[in-house]
Amino acid sequence: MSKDITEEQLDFLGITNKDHLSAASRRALKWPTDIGNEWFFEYEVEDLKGDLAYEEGVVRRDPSAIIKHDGKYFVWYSRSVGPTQGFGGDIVEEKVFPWDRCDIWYATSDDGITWKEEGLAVPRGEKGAYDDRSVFTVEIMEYDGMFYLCYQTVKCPYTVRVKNQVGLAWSKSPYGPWTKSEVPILSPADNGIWKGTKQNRFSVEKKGDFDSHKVHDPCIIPYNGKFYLYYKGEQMGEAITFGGRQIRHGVAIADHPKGPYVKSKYNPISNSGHEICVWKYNNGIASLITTDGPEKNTVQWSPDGINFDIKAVVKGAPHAIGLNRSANIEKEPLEILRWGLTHEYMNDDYQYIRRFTTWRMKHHTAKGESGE
Ligand code: AAL
Repeated sequence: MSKDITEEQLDFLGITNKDHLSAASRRALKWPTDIGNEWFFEYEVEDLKGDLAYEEGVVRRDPSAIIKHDGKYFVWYSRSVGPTQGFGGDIVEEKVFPWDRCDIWYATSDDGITWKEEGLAVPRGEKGAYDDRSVFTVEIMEYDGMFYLCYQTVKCPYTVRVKNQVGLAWSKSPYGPWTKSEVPILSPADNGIWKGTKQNRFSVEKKGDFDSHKVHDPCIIPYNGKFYLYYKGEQMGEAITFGGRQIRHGVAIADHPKGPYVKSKYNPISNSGHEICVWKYNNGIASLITTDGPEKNTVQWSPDGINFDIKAVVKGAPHAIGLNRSANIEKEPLEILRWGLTHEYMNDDYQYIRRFTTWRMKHHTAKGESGE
């Protein structure tokens, strides 16, 4: 290996003796020579003003991406009211999660800080429909003059073994009215086998694919003339691995925004992560991976929307990000992350939407020291 090593590389990396390279130095020498900071970020989170400021008794969480229309920012989100009882009581009557018994609401803003809640966008379905219990964790896609909301759905009763699906609604205007798909556009893999009939999601004969239990956090990106629906899978018999939940992402691809969406044969396309946070960059797709798995807190990029590699490891990241899709996303890899929305837990019952800002670390300076 030493014949390819330049004096500049050795000096930049501070390697003492090129004939005695540790495993770490050998890895470092494989890094690109133009290592920059453009895939890295630090962040802070602040309160919103107006109707999206924290409100006692109301859950607002999992904000969609932000789009700009007629000079206004728009966001959609899960909204429910009242405390969560959990799975211990009457699951038919009570609320098992803060995202149970949600509808999709939306808000607008002139500056991204003060928001006006506009009201209901997509309600739960009629009794007996696949989405009669909750519609939540929504994403927006604007394409060819139409607006598409994709979101999670649950049918009553909300047991621990219930299978989530993904629904879609479309409209000519971000103000609605929205037309809902009559059937889900994505469902969990059907190849896991529960053990026994007791409501225990860890007890299985066979786990099945990474998405055999739930398909979550859907987000559709128009890409290469097709529509890539990224989602988080939850597996029946979920395990704890690498100190966290065993969560992976998948993608399903369609020729038209309304589907049919066909799951990629390459799924899963991540080995870590939680809420989906993906954007187009440099003819590929970038993905922020948070919360679970050995590659949590990494920014990844794929040239083809499927094969992702790690570009950066970050200290932490806002959760359930609503990206600013109105940003000039090709300016640099993380331009879309300069500000956006996230949610935070006030407590187990109530979550609220906040705003994050990110920046690129340029200097590490002592008090009074100039970084210039
Ligand atoms: C979120 C998302 C999905 C889950 C729940 C609500 O973080 O992953 O939306 O169902 O938690």
